[in-house]
Amino acid sequence: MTCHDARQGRVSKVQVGVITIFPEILDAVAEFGTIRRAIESGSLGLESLDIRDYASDRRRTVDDRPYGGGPGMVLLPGPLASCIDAAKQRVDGPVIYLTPQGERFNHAIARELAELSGMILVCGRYEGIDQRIVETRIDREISIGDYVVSGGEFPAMVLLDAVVRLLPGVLGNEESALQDSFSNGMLDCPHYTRPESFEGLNVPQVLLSGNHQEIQRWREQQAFDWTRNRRPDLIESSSRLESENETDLNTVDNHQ
Ligand code: 9D3
Repeated sequence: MTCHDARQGRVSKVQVGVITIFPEILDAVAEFGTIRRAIESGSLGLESLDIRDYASDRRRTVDDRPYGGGPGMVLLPGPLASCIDAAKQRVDGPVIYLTPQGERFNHAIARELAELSGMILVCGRYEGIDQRIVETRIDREISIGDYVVSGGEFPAMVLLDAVVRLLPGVLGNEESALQDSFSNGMLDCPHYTRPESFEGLNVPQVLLSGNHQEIQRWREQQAFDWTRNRRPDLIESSSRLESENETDLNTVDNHQ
């Protein structure tokens, strides 16, 4: 089954190959939630490749000590190269290496990747991969943020989840992705559900008023206040985006 994008009138399925020494991690996330639904509905093809399957020795060695000394191990170029080349036979798209040295992942990059027909995600472990693989086979390097995790597997899943949510038809409610924080450059507003009073704390009166215009205004104000207080950097970049868009519109107008 394929997935039809009503807005653009195209059929879209993104094919993702994940290269790792822990394919079981990937296989586990494929069983749950958004990623599982995306696979079941045919929006996502997910295949994990085990680097160890491409090792050439009997012990299936995938790493070795770094030239020049130092702590830790480096993924051998041979098995990794064969594994990436095998993935390229099946998946069309850029080879993305998850690494702390990469460009910082964000929603704009997720949107960009959601337009692709596919991608190959390379997960490092140990100290990293041999630089000659970066030079010969890696198209893009992405980090998920300035903190250290033990390998590229969780970062790859974070990236995948962010991308898959943007594929047409994956979220039940087509609006949800549009309403997410960061799509509009703002944080979310506070949420409440029953009961009206919990441990002496009441739901804001406006939400009980039934006045949808007032509710909308309140939510926007709360979102703005949260964003201004917690993430002023988002407001700065969204006003920059808006003025860029105005410039774009002016440019279009000038050409017509
Ligand atoms: C402690 C090892 N560090 C030596 C200075 C370097 C290092 C190597 C490998 C640190 C982390 C890792 C494993 N992390 C990733 O592969 C990774 C990652 C991350 O740690 N943070 C944010 N994004 C990413 S994407 C891949």
